[in-house]
Formats: sequence, structure tokens, C-alpha cells
Amino acid sequence: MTRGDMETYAIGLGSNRRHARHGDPRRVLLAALAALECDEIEPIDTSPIIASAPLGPSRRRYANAAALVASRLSPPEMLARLKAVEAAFGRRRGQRWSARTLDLDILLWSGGVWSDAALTIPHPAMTQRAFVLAPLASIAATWRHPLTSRTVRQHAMRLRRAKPVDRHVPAF
Ligand code: A4P
Ligand code: MG
Repeated sequence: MTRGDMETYAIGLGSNRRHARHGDPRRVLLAALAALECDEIEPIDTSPIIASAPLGPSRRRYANAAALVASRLSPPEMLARLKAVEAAFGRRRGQRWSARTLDLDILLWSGGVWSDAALTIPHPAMTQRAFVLAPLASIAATWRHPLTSRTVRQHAMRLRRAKPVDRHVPAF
């Protein structure tokens, strides 16, 4: 999945809080998709926005989506850009898994694997999360996970078939 000399990134979007100006989580994601677009990030495709039951302690439902973008940014530069967009949406840091206005994750990158202290690609939890795989499968069904060699569609189907107890097994 490369476009000329650009890399392709799959980005996961999540929100379970209203934003004072943009409105409910669904509208937050629509605004975030618009905010991501810039000189350095070119949109390729966007999934439908789904509503999903919260994983973890928060009780509010999430809106989730996935997007494919083309960019020359390196993974750390892309992460910095995502964090800047989260900050612009009033993301409060320091409370892991707390209700959040906007969460942006790098799920996959056409360069394959990236691992440093601040960034792991593929996102280690993506293969266990239906709210990630279902939207992603609608825009990148045939993209192969570089560590499992399975496509996104295969991961989505495996997760649907898995018994709930299997979902707690970490990926790596
Ligand atoms: N980081 C490392 N790898 C990555 C990557 N591939 N993409 C680092 C983005 N960030 C990456 O993330 C913490 C740090 O992870 C970042 O500073 C970055 O350096 P964060 O977004 O600040 O913290 P967090 O989101 O609170 O923690 P975490 O583990 O990322 O939470 P998750 O896994 O994102 O889960 N339920 C539903 N239904 N839908 C959801 O979207 N989301 C979460 C949050 C929980 N439950 C949910 C949903
Ligand atoms: Mg996150």
C-alpha cells in the first residue's frame, strides 16, 4: 500500500465525549477527519462511523472509525501530528482509558513494523478490538498485518468467531 513515494497509514479514531463546539462523538470524529487533512496528510478513504460499547472502565459509548491517509511523514512525525490534533480537541492527558474527546492511534503503516519507546506499529491491541477491526475492514480488508501475515478481514473474522474469554489474550 504505497502511493508513489508516499507511505500509507491506517489511523483509528475514537471518541466518547461531547465537544462544546463540534457536538456528539460522531461529530467529533467528522471534525477530526477534516482536521487531519493538511499539506502533509492526504486522505485516501474513511470508514463508516460505528457506535461501540466501551472497553474498560468508562461507561459512555464510543464512536469509532478508521481512515487511510497518504503521507511523507515518518511514524514519529505522524504521531506528533495526531497528538497535536488530539490536543486541539481538548484531550486531557494522564488519565489512561478515561472518557476522551478524541483518541487517534496509528494502526498500520505501509513501512511495516515500527518500535521505539513512544510508538509501536502495528498498534498492539488492534487484533483484539472489534471496534478497530470492523471499521478498518471496510477500507483495508486485504492489508496484511506484518507480524501475523493475516489480512485485516481475517483478523476481523477471527475475532467475531472467538469466544469472549479469548479476547483477553494479549497479541504479543
Ligand atoms: N503509542 C504507542 N504506539 C502507538 C500507536 N500505534 N498509536 C503511545 C498511537 N499512540 C501510540 O496513548 C498513550 C501513548 O501510546 C501515546 O502517547 C503514544 O506515545 P494515549 O492515546 O495517550 O493513551 P490511551 O489512549 O489512554 O491509552 P491507550 O493504551 O492508547 O488506550 P487505547 O488502547 O487507545 O484504548 N472502547 C471502545 N468501544 N472504543 C474505543 O475507541 N478506546 C479505549 C482507549 C478504551 N476503550 C474503548 C476505546
Ligand atoms: Mg490511544
